[in-house]
Amino acid sequence: MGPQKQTAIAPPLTRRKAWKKLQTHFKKIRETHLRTLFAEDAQRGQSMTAEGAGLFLDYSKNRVTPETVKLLIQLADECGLRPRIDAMFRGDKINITEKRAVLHVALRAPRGALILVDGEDVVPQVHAVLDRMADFSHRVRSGAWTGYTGKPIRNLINVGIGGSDLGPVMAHEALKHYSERKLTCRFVSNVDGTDFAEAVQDLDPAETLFIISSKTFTTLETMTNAHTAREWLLAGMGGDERAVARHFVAVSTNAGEVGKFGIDTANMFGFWDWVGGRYSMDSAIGLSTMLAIGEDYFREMLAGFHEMDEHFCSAPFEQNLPVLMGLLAVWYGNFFNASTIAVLPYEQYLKRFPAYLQQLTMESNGKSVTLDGMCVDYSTGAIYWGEPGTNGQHSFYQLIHQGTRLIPCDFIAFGAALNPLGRHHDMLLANVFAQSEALAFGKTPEQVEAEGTPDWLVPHRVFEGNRPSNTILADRLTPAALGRLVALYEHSVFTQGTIWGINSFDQWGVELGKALAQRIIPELESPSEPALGHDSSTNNLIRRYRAIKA
Ligand code: G6Q
Repeated sequence: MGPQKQTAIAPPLTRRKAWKKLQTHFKKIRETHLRTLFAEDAQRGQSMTAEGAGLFLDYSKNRVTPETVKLLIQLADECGLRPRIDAMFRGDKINITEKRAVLHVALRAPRGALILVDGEDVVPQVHAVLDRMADFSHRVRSGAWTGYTGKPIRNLINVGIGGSDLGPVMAHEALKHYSERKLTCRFVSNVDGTDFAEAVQDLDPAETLFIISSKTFTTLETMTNAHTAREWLLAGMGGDERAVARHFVAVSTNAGEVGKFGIDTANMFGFWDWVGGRYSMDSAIGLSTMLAIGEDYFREMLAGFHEMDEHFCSAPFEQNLPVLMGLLAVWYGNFFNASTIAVLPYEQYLKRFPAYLQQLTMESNGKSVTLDGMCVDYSTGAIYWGEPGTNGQHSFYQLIHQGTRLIPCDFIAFGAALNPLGRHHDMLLANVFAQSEALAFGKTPEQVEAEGTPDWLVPHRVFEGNRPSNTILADRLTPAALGRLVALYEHSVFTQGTIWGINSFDQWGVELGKALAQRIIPELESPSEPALGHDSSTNNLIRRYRAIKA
């Protein structure tokens, strides 16, 4: 077991030397236009780039100079980013509020690596689960695992929510190109019955396998949907309880609850308390992914994650993609007061990537208390959002181009198309390059006038520009590329959380919601009028709902 000491976090962020230097520096460059920065340095488009783990990052269209980058890295050093990275990879219990190690990086460590938690090497356990997942997915995909009536499994339904849903959903979309099309793969997460009803409405229970994915196996939504799934299956199987074992498997850390539900724990795929929900798509929570794309592609995805882990651990900060992206997010959030970051993948298969990132980034860094329990006096996690290009261009990009708010953008694009069709890919890539160019350089009044625009229309057609963006370019969306991309954002989140001195790995806000709903359920379901002790608004809403229901 590695040492368990916490990295010292004093002095507070805003009193650090580098922070103060950044404040002074910000005043100097806040008005500097990207046009000027590019005009002053002809090499900027080449020099302000970094490459690692197969991803190319162009950060030249950001409102930074080499001095900014130097000061941001100085800030990272003062905040102890290097020792924090080492502590995470070593298995120290850096999630101090839950007294847990944070070891999603162990999920993709190669066989033979050594990572200790409480004195025990966790890598063999990781690979044992992976091997069991592989064996199971071979059996399902080959038709050797059949449903209770002997029919092969054609439909998979992952039942889970939050971290037990968003990663699998995103990966299912992202890797569809590599998936077994004979298997229908669906996801049920919402406790709204519509989610379940629509997912199964055209399915034959005899050909359907449910994967109940829940770390705790107590989450209200997931357990409600799991019980509904059980009833649906039994209704289709003449009520024969023995069918459950052939049509339900579980992904969980809670063998006791899995057994109580009636799932044979031989068909349970485990993970560990050192894997956070939103960091779990590469654990057994990815079982639906492995079933869809098969063992080999799943392992390729893990290798991609691992490549980015290695890059994050070893690359100097000036060349370190997650560090640079994390520091840029801090720069915009804390100095330019930008409150959001748009993630704009120019790849249709990544259509759920922004939704996935919302949880990863906002649940991780939506915190206002430092590791030592002090309220922060600076902004923390930005709002992440986005849609795939080019659709967004015909919708919200207007606000990014000409609105009053500064919205840094991450553009993501791939050199090769997975579905090459005529000129489509050139057009797609022309759009992504054009957007970052237009955002950065805009269009001056002189340019607009020179186009013969009448005077009164000129102000409407001027683009101020100076809107920052990153462009991430990779060769092709492969399982490995997806792993690299997810790990890039995981480590960027970690970098940001480290600068802010917060715990990126707990989620007490989620826990509160889980507890509060449990209190209201009996009040909605009670046959007699319950005594309500909430605020007057909540009491009133509960009474109105009861009246409508009656
Ligand atoms: C993720 C969060 C949260 C969690 C869900 C589902 O980091 O902890 O989104 O994943 O609440 O929890 P279970 O997997 O325990 O059902």
